[in-house]
Amino acid sequence: MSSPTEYKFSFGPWNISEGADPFGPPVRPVFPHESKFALYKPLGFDGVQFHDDDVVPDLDKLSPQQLVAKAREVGSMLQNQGLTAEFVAPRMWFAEQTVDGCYTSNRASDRQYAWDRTQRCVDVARAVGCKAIVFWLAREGTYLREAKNPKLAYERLLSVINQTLEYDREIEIWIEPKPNEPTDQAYVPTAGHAIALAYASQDHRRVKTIIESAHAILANLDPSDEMAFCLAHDKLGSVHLNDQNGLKYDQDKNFGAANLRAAFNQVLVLEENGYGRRGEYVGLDVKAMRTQAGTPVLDHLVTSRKIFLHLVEKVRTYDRKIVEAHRAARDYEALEQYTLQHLLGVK
Ligand code: 3MF
Ligand code: MG
Repeated sequence: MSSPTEYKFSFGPWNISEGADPFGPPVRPVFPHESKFALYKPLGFDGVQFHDDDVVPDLDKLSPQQLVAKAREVGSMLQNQGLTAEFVAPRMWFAEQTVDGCYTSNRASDRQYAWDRTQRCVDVARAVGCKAIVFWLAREGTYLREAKNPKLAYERLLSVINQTLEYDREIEIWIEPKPNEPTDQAYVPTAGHAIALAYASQDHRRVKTIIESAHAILANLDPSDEMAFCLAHDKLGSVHLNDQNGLKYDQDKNFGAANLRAAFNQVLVLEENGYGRRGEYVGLDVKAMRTQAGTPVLDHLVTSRKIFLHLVEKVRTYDRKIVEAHRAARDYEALEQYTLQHLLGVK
């Protein structure tokens, strides 16, 4: 038998936050961005997920050369701390040019900004030492259907994917689907949409996905199936594990906090399909509760990582012989009872 997977964990600096929400100001003192990196290792994390401007703040004001120099500095800082950059994502949802979308904006000048910024994001990724960029297509959608030509929007998305693949012959694009928020309806809501775009592209092997539990739940889908679909196509670049209490705003709760059984099924799918054995990270995208006092608040990261590892134990002790016997007999009531008792640790 091969040795068990040793999981490596990652998160993004935005997961240590001040707790602001659309209805109120920050509730915790600012914890300096540069000081966050020293927290990773002691918490049990090796991978850092970045937005382009997490690596190089105010990047729009710099020349491409200045930007690469700064990103290289950050790359050395990471190396010195024993950390790895997992991916860099263009954070395009704050710029004035992206109010109505980036690649799908109706304005040519906005689309040009988005393409320039995408190239800079690839440059930053390469300079900081990673080969993946993430497209969370925040504003690629509409608030009203009549606002954009949807077929053209899909064509524009595919063009940018192809242009990016051509711009850098090694870069991978991981699409992070999400059905809504901030827009009313997003153009790439599910793994199926992302993977269709991948296969339609010039080099589908370099177009993958990152599946976030909460985003799948917001699409009223089971996150473990979304992950399995990507794994079946060898296209699960990463995951954003968290949880979501039904069809509400995007909550980014602790992994397993709303639905432990659904969390178990995500770990089951990942473990059974060898996720992590080729260096993939177990990525978290969790937010500390707004009501939590103190700074920096890190317990949500610690808890989510621990729950993942507890669930790995549950997966490894889940008796496949029992499962197979119940499947063969089509005795799903017995399978349900066994699964629930196993999760509860009772007989
Ligand atoms: C939004 C998200 C984003 C992405 C991040 C990296 C702010 O719902 O999940 O987090 O994960 O931009 O792609
Ligand atoms: Mg996410």
